[in-house]
Amino acid sequence: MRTSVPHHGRRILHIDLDAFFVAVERARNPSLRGKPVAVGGEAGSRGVVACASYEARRYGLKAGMPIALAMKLCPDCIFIPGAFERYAQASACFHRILRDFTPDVEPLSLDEAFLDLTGFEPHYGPAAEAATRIKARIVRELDVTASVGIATGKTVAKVASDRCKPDGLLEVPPGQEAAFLAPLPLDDLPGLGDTTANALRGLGVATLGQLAAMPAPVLRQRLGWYGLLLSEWAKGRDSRPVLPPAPQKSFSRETTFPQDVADRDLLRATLRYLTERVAAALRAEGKEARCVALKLRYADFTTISRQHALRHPSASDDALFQAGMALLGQALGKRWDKVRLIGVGAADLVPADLQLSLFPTSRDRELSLYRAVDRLRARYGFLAVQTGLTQRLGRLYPQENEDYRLKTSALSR
Ligand code: DCP
Ligand code: CA
Repeated sequence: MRTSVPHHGRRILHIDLDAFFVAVERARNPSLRGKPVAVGGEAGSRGVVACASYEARRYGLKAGMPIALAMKLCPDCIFIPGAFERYAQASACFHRILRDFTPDVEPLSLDEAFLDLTGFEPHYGPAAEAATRIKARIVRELDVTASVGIATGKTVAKVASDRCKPDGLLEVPPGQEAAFLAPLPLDDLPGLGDTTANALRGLGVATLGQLAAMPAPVLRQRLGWYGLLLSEWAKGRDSRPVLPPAPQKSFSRETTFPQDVADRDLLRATLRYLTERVAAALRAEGKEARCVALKLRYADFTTISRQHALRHPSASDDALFQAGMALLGQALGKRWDKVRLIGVGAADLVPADLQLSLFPTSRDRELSLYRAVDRLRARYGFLAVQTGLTQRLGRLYPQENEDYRLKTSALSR
């Protein structure tokens, strides 16, 4: 049983993609490989560097540096403005791959996560083997390299992954944590900020080994309880669990129209599109909804919300859309006025029943269809599959990355 494994027997993995934004750009444009590249504002612009390739880092470029300075330090550097949606998409794929290996994933950022692989040996072999497989899958699907640290706790795992970048794998064997950390400078310890580091240096402490050796009362007196915590981490003791995010309780999508809308067909088409996005999000999470909600904001900002309980839990575009349409009909029946915002939500979620029966029912056929649709969309973008209804939105909204670019950016998630 995993719960009975003591902390010092855990296998915690920290994974971090290398030069993430640049790596995504290189996957699209291999001619950028091996060259100094920076994402973040066109050459000559006033922005800052978001991500510098390892080649560019050799010239001193790093995240947060003004582009103008970066250009001075490395005139040959190729500057790319970047597109956040591309990174968000790659990030979603990265986290999906991780969750394929274990549900015990704690996402830290777009390109970073902790995994608890304790007890997974019978399944994937030793943790380092699992890590190699995860890294290989990320290369296969995203053409991006990752660095992985493995240890008994989060702190050492993270320090290890930082120290083996890029494309590294570093496992610190149980019992070696303190020795591994001891020679490292204070700045290498996650959670130890500049102010604390300066305070410690004032006390003659420069390495993690020296921090670990500080008497507890002194640390407590100078830095408070946080000093004691840092000292524990510096000794390689860290029993914090990997915490997967709490499951989402509802999914919703809404948009404000560029102009207030009186055209019922346009309302229907937008509702259809939003519903498809909600249903796809439900399916991606393996959930079904028992309740559909419609939100309308009229031109005068009066906002109403109406709910409809479904007879059977569903993640089907059609079932959710029918419920949404019924709610829209009722709402407009009560008050027919120009609409400023429309939104749809799915709540009261239950795990989806994904079992296909031996003799396919109409529900099974629908399930298989949606699986195919979702796969196509994962590959070619959301608009690769459209209904006649959503196609007419093309006249209203510009398209970007095979998706409608609606005014509310949350929609394009
Ligand atoms: N990022 C940003 N602005 C910053 C820091 C980061 O926009 N000041 C973005 C760009 C990075 C991404 O976040 O590609 C991930 O940040 P990391 O700190 O993990 O850095 P990288 O992935 O770029 O490089 P490394 O290989 O060191 O992890
Ligand atoms: Ca990274």
